[in-house]
Amino acid sequence: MACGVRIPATPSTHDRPQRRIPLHTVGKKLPPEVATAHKLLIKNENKSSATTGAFIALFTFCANRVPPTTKKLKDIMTRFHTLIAAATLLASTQAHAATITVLPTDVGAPGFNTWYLANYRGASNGFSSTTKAAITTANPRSGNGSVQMSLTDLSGKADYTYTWGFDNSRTLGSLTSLNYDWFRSGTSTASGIMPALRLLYDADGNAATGSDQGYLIFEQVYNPNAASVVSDQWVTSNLMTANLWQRQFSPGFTVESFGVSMNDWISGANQPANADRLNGNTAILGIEFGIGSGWDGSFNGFVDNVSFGFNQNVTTFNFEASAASAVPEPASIALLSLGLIGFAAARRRKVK
Ligand SMILES: [Ca+2]
Ligand SMILES: [Ca+2]
Repeated sequence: MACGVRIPATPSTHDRPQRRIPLHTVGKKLPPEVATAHKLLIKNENKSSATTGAFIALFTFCANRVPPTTKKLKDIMTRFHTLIAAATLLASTQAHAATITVLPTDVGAPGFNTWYLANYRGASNGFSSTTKAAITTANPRSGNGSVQMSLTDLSGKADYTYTWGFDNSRTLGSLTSLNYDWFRSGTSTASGIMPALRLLYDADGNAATGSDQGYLIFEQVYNPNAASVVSDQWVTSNLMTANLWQRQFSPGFTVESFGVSMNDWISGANQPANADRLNGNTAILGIEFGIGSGWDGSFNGFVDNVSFGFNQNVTTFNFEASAASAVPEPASIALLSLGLIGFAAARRRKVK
């Protein structure tokens, strides 16, 4: 039995009657430290993690087989302690960091919670640039693929977009991490340029007012270390400590101030008079990365591991050409091992 619980073949006098105890009832009788772990496990129940769900299911399965005798309950809960602690650690960590593999077949039509190609300008739709924006194996990162983005003249443009709309838990004030990996090929002639990353915002967080929406845009060239737009190597940019500029949607207007930091946008400080004034309540509606919009010359580059976190809940998108060799996160392997050690410890105690 995976959960290490002994289920009597024939109920003893003490064990009768055999009936299932609701998990919340069991929780009330637990020792304080076990109850705390239990509460944490339940707290994480709403988080979207298959692993978390599996552990919760396992825990519930085991708990439902505990007979209602206090002594027996304590005995079994003692045996469970190691397992619960490991499961809780795994559940809480998994809930806070999810890596999602994005395959070419996952990039489809525009919609919420899916990646899609947007603002494409290339030879196939009337522009002179030969423009590419696709997951390829040309320069793999964290596995076998990345998003290749290229154009051959200033008419080209392409974005990869992921939107979720209004979500109360996704505001500028709750943004806790934002980073991505980018690569500029040395064959590029467009000067000082790399794929930009954009946050789609609604300034006041109110869906009823739509004229206060736009982008916050990160480009290395507008940051103090502009010289670090290096070629032929992967660079990870942390936008939480970066400058971002603003592009308003209605009417289309670029705020020509490039020294406003993420902290300024979040706190409401140091914002230009002609900007949409942002603060912690500003809704973040989606994320996007792309090339073009008047870039002089040609460009070839790559993007991977686009990652954002709200309230420490981190989602990272790893773009892969195929699922076959997707690389598991080292942290997940370590935690899985920890969980197995917990199982082993619980079983050893049972044998004694
Ligand atoms: Ca609004
Ligand atoms: Ca990848």
